[in-house]
Amino acid sequence: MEKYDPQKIELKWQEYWDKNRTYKNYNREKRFYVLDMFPYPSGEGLHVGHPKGYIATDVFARFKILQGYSVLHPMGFDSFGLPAENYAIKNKIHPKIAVEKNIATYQKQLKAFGFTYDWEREIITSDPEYYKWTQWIFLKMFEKGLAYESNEPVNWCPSCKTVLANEDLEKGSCERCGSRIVQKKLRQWVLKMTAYADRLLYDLDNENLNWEEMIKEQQRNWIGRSEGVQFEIKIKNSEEKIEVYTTRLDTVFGMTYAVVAPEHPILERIKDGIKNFSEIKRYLIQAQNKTELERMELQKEKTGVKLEGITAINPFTKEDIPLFVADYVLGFYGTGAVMAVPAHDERDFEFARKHNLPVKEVVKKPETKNEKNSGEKTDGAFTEDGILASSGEYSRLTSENARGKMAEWLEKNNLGRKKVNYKMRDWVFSRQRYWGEPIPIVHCEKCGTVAVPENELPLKLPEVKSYEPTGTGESPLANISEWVNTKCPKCGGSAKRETNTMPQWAGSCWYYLAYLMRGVSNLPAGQMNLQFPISSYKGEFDRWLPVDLYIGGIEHATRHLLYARFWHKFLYDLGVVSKKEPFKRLIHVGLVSGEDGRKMSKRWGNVVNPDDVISEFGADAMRLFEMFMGPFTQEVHWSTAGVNGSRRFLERVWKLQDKITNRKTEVARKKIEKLLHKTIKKVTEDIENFRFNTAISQLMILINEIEKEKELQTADCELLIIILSPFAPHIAEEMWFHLGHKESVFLQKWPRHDPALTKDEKINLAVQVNGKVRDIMAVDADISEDEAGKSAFAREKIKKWTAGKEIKQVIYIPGRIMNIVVG
Ligand code: ANZ
Ligand code: ZN
Repeated sequence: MEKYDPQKIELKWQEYWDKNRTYKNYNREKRFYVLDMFPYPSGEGLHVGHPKGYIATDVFARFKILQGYSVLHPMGFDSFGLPAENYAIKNKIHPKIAVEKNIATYQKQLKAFGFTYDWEREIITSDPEYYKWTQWIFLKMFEKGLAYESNEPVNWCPSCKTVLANEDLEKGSCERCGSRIVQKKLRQWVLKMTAYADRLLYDLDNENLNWEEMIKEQQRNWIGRSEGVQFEIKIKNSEEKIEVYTTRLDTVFGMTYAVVAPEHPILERIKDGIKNFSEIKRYLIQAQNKTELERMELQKEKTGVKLEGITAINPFTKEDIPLFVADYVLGFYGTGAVMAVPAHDERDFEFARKHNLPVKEVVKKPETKNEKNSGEKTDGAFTEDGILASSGEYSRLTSENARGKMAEWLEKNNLGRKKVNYKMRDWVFSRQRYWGEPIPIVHCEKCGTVAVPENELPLKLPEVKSYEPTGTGESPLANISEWVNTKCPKCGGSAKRETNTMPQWAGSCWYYLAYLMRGVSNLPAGQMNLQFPISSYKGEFDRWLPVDLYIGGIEHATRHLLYARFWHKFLYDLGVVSKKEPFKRLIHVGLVSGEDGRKMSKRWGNVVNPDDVISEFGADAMRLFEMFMGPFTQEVHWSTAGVNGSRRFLERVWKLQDKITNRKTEVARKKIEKLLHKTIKKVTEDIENFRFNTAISQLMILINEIEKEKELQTADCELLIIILSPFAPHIAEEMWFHLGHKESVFLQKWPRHDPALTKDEKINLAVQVNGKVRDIMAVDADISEDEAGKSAFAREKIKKWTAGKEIKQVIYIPGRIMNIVVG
């Protein structure tokens, strides 16, 4: 046998699979949809960390193909948005050109791995044929009142010169460039994601989603469901009142002041009654620039100003309380106003200490209820539930009971009601940037905002020379007058186009559907063919959805997954898709960091390019190594020595071909056959559970044992090749054909293990000394005489009778008795 040379075989088989459409068996009865979070084509190309998830989905796809499924495993590019545009600006290449170039690089890199991707279904989100549908979905949302214009202050990144959604911020800074975010009042398009909040939450637990709990939890936290009560607090000597939202109505007797957010409309309404209004005004201006996240930070000093001349009334105690404006209360959460209970809320406690406000304790820890109530509490807030005190008729009730009774009282008196609130906000959906989907809306003085008619989609992004962000709060599109000026689709009068574009995350909200749409074809391969009405794709959607397995980075645990689920549910409501959730099983990829343990980055000079690794060690070695590095979801460090190890392992597999025989040499066969079936069992279970590393370890054990034998049965070799093939498809295919087969190993059946062969059979072996049974040992059924003897002599009960004596004879009846004769 000649030497193993991946250079010689890998490209050959990639071409063969392509030509023979080996993986495109879309008409089998059982189907399986494997999806990777598609990359945005950055200028740097792939580094060795990126393919880890792609290799895993490829292993899984091949495993499922071998199990007889029709497997859909598509790939595409998320090419609109900030990263692509920022790259283009930095390198002074038009984003369109940059994207084309980068996609070509990515494709070349990806193809070298020999993945099962169906490139005929490739999609590119910046392709007009694609974004036509992104625009279409937006128009449908507009039609249903779910896309609306808003003038609320929004997050503005001064360096990226665009508005960002809350989801785009990291600790109050721009997630892309790290700049401090400022608040800016700008007209924006917003998607009413909150209308789906309850379903986004409920379906996490009720649609059989096989997701990592950690990711579900992140979704829950982002949605942030809160059950409380909303009730009114009257302003003394006036018709005015404020509504407050609380989750701790049981603490209402401890309310010593109330607070409104700086944005609260009541400030404007009662300003004549506020004696220190100019001071308040100054405070409002100061508060304007803080982001919501900054305001929410617990550690931040709690600022605020008392509204002099204004008094509020606690509806339960009828006591007078002062009213404050403070920015630790958020304008857009709940009602934008709170009842403040310093004794039982940290933020209120801190604020009260600073402003010398009374702290009135009304909930006690159950054990301390007999202690004398001093009425003052100074060592911090007690925030747990407990037993009520100093709360009138509610005293001595548990917090929970009190909440129920108090809410009833509010309802009865028509002062308040139970209310569910969500932290999640509507999705600020417009960006003041060039490289995105144009929002298909026209502004007409007479008709207002008017939808671009469906049959005019796609509304193409105009070709421009200058695409740098303007910084004025308007997109560069605003400068292209021939594009901006248009006719109103309704009245025919002159009108202006919307110049904002959609955010980077729009295209990825529905791309898993586009791959299915690409399967409905009457166009030559390689051309987008999404030109039919949406209903013509229903059959494909019904057949393939939900996505069975979805793999990608943990950074998408909130944003992308929330947005995509939201759009999917909207499309479900439209009747476009029939399943409530898009992704059935979700697993995140653990990061691959550099050999030095730091994040792979140009800055550290620790980036490894997969092209180099593949040309030195081969794609199979690289694939095998990335799956062997460690548990899939954990972070691992790259190791070139490790790839070399995988390469050597494949060389050893290759050499086994010299041992192949058709002769039956029973004893050797039996031993290997058993281990082989154990391996089949373990590899099957491990792939299913994403334990690729231990599957590979087991394959290594098997190879070690086969190496010790003189011969390898053809039938055993075939099984070995099949179970190795998902990890190292090229070498597997080559060895398969060496055995004389004429069609791909990926058209074979994944083997089932023989349970009889994998059972570790144990038997009870009686050990006699001079004919008397002295011990019973549980041993493997096929234990050899040597091993049985060794174990017998090592046992305490036997040592007792044999120690210091001459061993005259050992008689062994396999599987039954060992008799030791001593003198
Ligand atoms: C009185 C109270 C007493 C509260 C107490 C807590 C403990 P979640 O779970 O986050 O919904 N709150 C309500 N609206 C707010 C706003 N716009 N900005 C800032 N804080 C706001 O928490 C709800 C609690 O957060 C509410 O319950 C309110 O404070 C505060 F011992 O009311 B609580
Ligand atoms: Zn930025």
